[in-house]
Amino acid sequence: MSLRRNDLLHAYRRMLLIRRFDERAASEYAAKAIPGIVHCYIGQEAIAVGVCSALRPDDRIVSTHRGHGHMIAKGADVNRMMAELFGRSNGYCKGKGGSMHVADFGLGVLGANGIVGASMPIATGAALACHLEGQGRVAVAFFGDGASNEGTFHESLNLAAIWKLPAVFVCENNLWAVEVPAAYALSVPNVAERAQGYGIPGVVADGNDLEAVHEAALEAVERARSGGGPTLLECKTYRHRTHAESGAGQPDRRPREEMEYWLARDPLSLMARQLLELGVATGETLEEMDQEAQEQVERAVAFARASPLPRPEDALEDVFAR
Ligand SMILES: Cc1ncc(C[n+]2csc(CCOP(=O)(O)OP(=O)(O)O)c2C)c(N)n1
Repeated sequence: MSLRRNDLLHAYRRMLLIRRFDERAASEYAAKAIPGIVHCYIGQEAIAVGVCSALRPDDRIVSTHRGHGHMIAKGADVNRMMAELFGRSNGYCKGKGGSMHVADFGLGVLGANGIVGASMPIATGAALACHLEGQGRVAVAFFGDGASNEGTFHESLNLAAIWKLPAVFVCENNLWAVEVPAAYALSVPNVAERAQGYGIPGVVADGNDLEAVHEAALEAVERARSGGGPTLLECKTYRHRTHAESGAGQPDRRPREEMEYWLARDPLSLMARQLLELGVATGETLEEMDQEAQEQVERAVAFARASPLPRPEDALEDVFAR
């Protein structure tokens, strides 16, 4: 076990914050306080936290359309995140980006991304930059099982492999891409097997087990940092909510037994049980941590609500061309 008592508590706090943040994002979306679209990360928290806890603060990550968890795991300010979701001027992108365009270069978060498969070429470029800068930094791409069927996945893995770039490709296999089952769309049972085609290590981890993800990520990050090249790390998991929040009450076509199986393996409950068993926390401490996370989210919503909407005359500020 490489995570010590305090690390475990810190990791659990982050997972709780992600869970409570996204629960609130969903309810504020339903109440029409959030425009655009929101994809909740609920159920996948152990992956973002397990991977980011294996990183240095100056390492870089590239996220997806389901990106709130990655941002929070890398240390983002939830006030500015919530304000961005609300489309307010104190948000990370002054309210012009919304849920899928939150970024904080200072934290090494090169951005969430609405283009499925886009995180991988961006992270490959970032890994090349890390290599050229010579500071021992690494770049991580998060992406889904659906994205692993995009051309960008194959191009990125190949380039990162031949140049031995300090990259880690983290596939969050939640078994579905919207309504398409991974079992149908993947040519192999595990995304990790595709690593063989590029001559790099491919690893499967239990994505709902914080420590399993962390251990696998540590090894991949160390390999990248020490010049050993990229790793493809596949984390098996499940999203608890529908693909995206939708006012239309989108039907969820996933089998009920499958859902029940995965809900019983909720990463937060698993971690809470482990903390209790290890004697790292009591029921009371867990309750207090949850309370703290809820208060933090409450403050974030208040911050977002108090933040002004962007001014129409600023619409063309902060754009590359006008
Ligand atoms: C290039 C591109 N194609 C299609 C879409 C529409 N789309 C948004 S999310 C999504 C499914 C992505 O599935 P996966 O990569 O497994 O991630 P998950 O949603 O399961 O987290 C699709 C097809 C898109 N945004 N970008």
